[in-house]
Amino acid sequence: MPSRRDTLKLAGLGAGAVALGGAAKSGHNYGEHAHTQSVSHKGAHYAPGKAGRDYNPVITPNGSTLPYKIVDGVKVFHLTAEEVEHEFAPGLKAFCWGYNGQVHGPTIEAVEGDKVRIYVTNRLIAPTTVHWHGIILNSGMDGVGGLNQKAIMPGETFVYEWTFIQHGTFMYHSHHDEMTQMALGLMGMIVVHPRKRTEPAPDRDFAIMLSTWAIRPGAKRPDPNEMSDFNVLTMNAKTYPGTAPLVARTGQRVRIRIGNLSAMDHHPIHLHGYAFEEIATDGGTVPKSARRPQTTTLVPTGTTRTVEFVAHNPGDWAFHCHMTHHVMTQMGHDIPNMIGVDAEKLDGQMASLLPHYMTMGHDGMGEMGVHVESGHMKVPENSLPMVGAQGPHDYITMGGMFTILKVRDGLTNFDDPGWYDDPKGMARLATQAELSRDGINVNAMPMGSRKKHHSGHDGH
Ligand SMILES: [Cu+2]
Repeated sequence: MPSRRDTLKLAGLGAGAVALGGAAKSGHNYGEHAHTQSVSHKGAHYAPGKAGRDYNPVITPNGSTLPYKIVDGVKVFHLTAEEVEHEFAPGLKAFCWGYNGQVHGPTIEAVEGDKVRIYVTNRLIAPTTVHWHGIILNSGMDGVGGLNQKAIMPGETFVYEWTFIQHGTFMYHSHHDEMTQMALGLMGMIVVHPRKRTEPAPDRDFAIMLSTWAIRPGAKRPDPNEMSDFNVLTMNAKTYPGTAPLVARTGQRVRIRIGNLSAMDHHPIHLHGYAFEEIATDGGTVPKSARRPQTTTLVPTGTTRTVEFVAHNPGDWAFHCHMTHHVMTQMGHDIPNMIGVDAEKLDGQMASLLPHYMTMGHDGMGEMGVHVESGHMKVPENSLPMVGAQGPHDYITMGGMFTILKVRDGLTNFDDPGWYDDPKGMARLATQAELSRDGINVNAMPMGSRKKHHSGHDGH
């Protein structure tokens, strides 16, 4: 965080009214920006921040960073809100609303002290606005339709201007007919790097937006009227196996900035293999004395949480929402409970009437993706089975808000390195010698279920 002197410089030098009384009295050495009541928009106070010199660029998996140009010391960006046909994962596409041809919009990246001008062109069929979530700026730039500005009508271009007087992880989204426009995807991340570092810069810096969608199997458009049964759960608008892995080299400092703009859901995001610290929220940096080690961080809707750790533990590590219904997709919803039902007889009888009939779920839902991929089971066109993808050892029975942190020794490029082959070995079938050595009574376990499960999948 900047010192109070820096904050004064950021907020006050140049021209413009600045009230710092609150900061002077607060006694904190962090978060002063929250007390600056007014922001100067006249003249950039610093040279525009430059990638490489002032920051390591943030990575938006499955997304991109919004390009800018510099005009008279001001960073100029252009967002165009428009309809986009978006692929959530192979097999599921829908007509969504995004920015600059992508869903979600590109990440806006800047440095504390940067003066920015952001043009917003509306190519939708409806009026819109953009709100800059968490950014401390003048009220007139806040983007709430009707409250702070007129709506941007279809065909119009508005301009927003401010100077970043803070650093951290923020978001932008439509603030006009939010229920419809956010449900269709009009959102993105904002990352502002500090002008002066007081903590080590991350080597790998990822930004991930969480969101939820209601897309009925076979439908071509998300349903904005849904209130509770969201069936496509995404990280950067992708659902596993559409999500790109997060790749790091062993020993690197990894930062993950997680934003959540889901309509109705909070997401406890969990990382395997590590404990991390929550170092910041969209309200600012968490003081070191208040950070605690965690493996799951709850990201309520309307907030960002930034976590950091050193990647000392090579491997393939799941990174996912811990709500079990958030790690599956469309077809996992509204399915009758068939656990323990012997459906073989029923399937035999139904086969004469419906050749592709298959009762699902008598030993759980994990089998569904396998059946679909092997061609045993048909799903409606343009829909996803409830679960994941083929992994290196078996089927990965997770979908939705799920991706994989891949940490490897000695990486020089950060393309997907493939699957991890653990040199320390992996969990495997126990031998008879081991069972008797340790006195394990296998008769206490349900026998034959694995054999039966496998015979059902022979021949694919
Ligand atoms: Cu969740």
